[in-house]
Amino acid sequence: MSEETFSPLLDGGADPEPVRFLDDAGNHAPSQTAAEFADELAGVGLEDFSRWYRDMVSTRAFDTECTHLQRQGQLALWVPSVGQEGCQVGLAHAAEPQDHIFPAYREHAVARIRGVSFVDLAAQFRGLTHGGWDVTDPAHGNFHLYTLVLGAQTQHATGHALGQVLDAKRRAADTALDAGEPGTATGEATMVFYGDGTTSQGDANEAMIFAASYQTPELFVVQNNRWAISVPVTRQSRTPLYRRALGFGLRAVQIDGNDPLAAYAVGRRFLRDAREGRGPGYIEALTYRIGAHTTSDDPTRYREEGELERWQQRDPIDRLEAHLRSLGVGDDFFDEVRDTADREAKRVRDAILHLPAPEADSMFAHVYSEPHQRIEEQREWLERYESSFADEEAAR
Ligand SMILES: Cc1ncc(C[n+]2csc(CCOP(=O)(O)OP(=O)(O)O)c2C)c(N)n1
Ligand SMILES: [Mg+2]
Repeated sequence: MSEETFSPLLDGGADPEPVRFLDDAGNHAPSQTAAEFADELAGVGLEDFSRWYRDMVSTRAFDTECTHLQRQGQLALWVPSVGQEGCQVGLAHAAEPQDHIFPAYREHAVARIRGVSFVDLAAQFRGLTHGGWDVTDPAHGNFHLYTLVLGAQTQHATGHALGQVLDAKRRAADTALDAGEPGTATGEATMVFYGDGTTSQGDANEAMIFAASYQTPELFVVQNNRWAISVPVTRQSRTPLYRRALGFGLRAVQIDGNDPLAAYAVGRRFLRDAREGRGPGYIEALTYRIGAHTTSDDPTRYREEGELERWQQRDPIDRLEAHLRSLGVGDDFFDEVRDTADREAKRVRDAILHLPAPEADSMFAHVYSEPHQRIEEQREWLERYESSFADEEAAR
């Protein structure tokens, strides 16, 4: 049932075509809906597209390496992003450095673009950190923690965005401190990523209510990759997801999520609107999870092969490559990008295997900012437990 079309219970009229600039084969063939966003691509050219292509290829090579590392017992788990790099790269480049990004757990390309190193990303899945990048920084590059509790990040993001409004008012010496009057220019925005399945969480819906009520400077991005582990999106919603957002009072657009140009253009518009006080937006990016949900999953148990093949033909990397070739880019560039990506991935492998294990004590260090009796008790218990093996160690 996975590919069935939606059948809205109420007829809300026909859905417009998703925004796209490239067709499935990578030809420049904008949809009618793209015209409204075409201006956003005015300053974007070959150099940008080449950078975006490199981001996608590097992320995929890293991703594939991490799947191998997990299979070899070197990572506890891996969450592949293969197939979803297009919307991630377009949206990450649409953001400005001062914007804040709240990811789910598959936004590896976004992390890279915000300056989080692949080694730090992999280290988290090796169990070497308790969350955070550079071991301790919870928001390197304003890229916040990976969040495995579905939808929690939507609340963090909306709360953060409310704070952005209040800060802007403080800066303007506006003592009313009443977040939510449309028109509060913050100069910075918040973007939050989540999946189609997560739209069913209460948290994600509550976040949209607050965003609409208080006109937060926020962009909700749903990567509709058609599956929530083994549950198809058609089970989650009887109407296309962007329509739900319209019902909350958000401006919402459906895009071809495997077209980085569409993601960039629409993302750029919504993020700028948010920064300038025109309230929150919502993007439903239609994409596909080519790989397994995680390395613990076997999608052949619930997906048909034909579906996978159809989406492989719309691979965002192949599409941008075709577009670059149409602009005159030749083999040398693509060979170099792939070589560099493979070398980068190998460097991650070498680095990750040699990272020191954290001190056991570190698990207590960041629970509370002040000393806490219960934490002290647990720390002491662990010390006693560990030292109970001292004799055994000495005897070896
Ligand atoms: C609150 C909560 N409920 C259930 C889970 C188990 N779980 C992890 S991922 C997932 C599916 C999420 O699907 P979707 O939102 O579409 O994101 P995707 O993994 O496809 O990117 C589920 C049910 C969880 N992590 N958190
Ligand atoms: Mg999904």
